[in-house]
Amino acid sequence: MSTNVIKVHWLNQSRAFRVLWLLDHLKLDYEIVPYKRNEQFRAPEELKKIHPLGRAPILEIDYKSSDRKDILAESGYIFQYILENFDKEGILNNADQQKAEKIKYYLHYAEGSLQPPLFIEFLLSKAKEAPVPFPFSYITKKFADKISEKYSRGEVKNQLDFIETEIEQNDGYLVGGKLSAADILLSFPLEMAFERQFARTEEYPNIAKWLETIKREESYSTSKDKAKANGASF
Ligand SMILES: N[C@@H](CCC(=O)N[C@@H](CS)C(=O)NCC(=O)O)C(=O)O
Repeated sequence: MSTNVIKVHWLNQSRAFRVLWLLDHLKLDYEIVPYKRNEQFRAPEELKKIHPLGRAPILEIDYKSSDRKDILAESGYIFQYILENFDKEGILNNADQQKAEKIKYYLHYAEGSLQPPLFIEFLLSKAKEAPVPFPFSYITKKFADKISEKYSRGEVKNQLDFIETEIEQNDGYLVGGKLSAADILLSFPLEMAFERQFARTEEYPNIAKWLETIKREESYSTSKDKAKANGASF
């Protein structure tokens, strides 16, 4: 049993849940340090004491055998670090070198390519709902629709079509027909895509089925319970 202390600086209603799921699946002990979003739905200032950018998740690893302490930010990097240092048996990796590289690719892809157009669509939908008086509301809506039409809606489709085909060609998962770190990391943007109605089950049946499948993992439920005990509501 490891004597290292792993702390997850976790923000409610955020992508930080994936790190809990990852650690639970690898049966690693960890502590959750919970933070609550403020009225502006931003992370509280205290998070900046852990890492200057103040974004969640942040992982803190205290190596008891030495005075080494690592503070890690960026979900993809956190995942890669955990795979390299704490998944020696390759439970969420793949023994095949090419497949392992593909997993690594997805760890960069999630935040680098998939998340940005989804986030732009989300911001535009919020702009359209903003309580702006007429005629500014009309102009705001037209402007948001134009950006969506010229860039983000098409880009979201491009990304989702890609993932749909990848899952179809990889026996229901992202890599090698089995659960890997890539599935856990991509769960958040893809679940949000359905929840925010940027994707529909009829258009993306493989992604919808994949989400159902991976959420049946025991580690999904155990990590959800831990998040709930720390104030999460799903
Ligand atoms: N690319 C970063 C993004 C981190 C990020 O933006 N996290 C959000 C939570 S979903 C956050 O902390 N938001 C709080 C804020 O913006 O104040 C990652 O993958 O970890």
